[in-house]
Amino acid sequence: MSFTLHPEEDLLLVVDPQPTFMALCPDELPVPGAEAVMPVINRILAGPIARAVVTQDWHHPRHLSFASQHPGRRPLETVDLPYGTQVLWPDHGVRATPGAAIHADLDQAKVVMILRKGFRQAIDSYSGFRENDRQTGTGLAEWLRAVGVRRLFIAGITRPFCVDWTAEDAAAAGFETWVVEDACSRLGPDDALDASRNRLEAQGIRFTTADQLHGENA
Ligand code: VGL
Ligand code: ZN
Repeated sequence: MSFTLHPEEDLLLVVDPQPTFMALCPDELPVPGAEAVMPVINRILAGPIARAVVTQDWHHPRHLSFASQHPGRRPLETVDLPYGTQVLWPDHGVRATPGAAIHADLDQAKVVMILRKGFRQAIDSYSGFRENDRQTGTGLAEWLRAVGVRRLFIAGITRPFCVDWTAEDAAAAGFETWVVEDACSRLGPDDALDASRNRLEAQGIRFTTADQLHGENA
């Protein structure tokens, strides 16, 4: 299959294309293969899609999602916060640090908006639409509606966290939502990734590839 893309209604949402998630920043939150999605995303951006929005993890230096803020706790353990269970991460995405920048290789020509998220010290934000308390909005849905977007293609870093949570909220906000699977990095075991994909598909979210979005193999 392939897509007939509309310049106003279709938009690529690039989740967290930041060195903090790459081998470039080994002491932050390197995700296996994260750098490999950058050329795939750039290839999509060189194709028929007209516009893109980028989300940017932008944390307080003592963000509550950092294991360093919970004495005796280690990354990947969980803690109970007022809004629910939160996975603890190594320090990453610290606002205005080199690792939190938009990756220098990203072709930004079609990027019309950059949305910073996770900036409240006490609330994490995997999704570009809502913080992890599931209540605090980011304004992204309203912005996308204001500019006429109807269909979202989601790529970036990383499944099943920021990418999948963003996709779920995109669909809940009424956007036709596709995950560009080969343009997303993956963190964690396959069974968790598969379970998350099944949950998304049950909500009407579909999965596609960069080639299909690019119009090849049509
Ligand atoms: C992410 C964990 C913590 C992501 C961000 O971009 O998927 N994961 N912060
Ligand atoms: Zn983060």
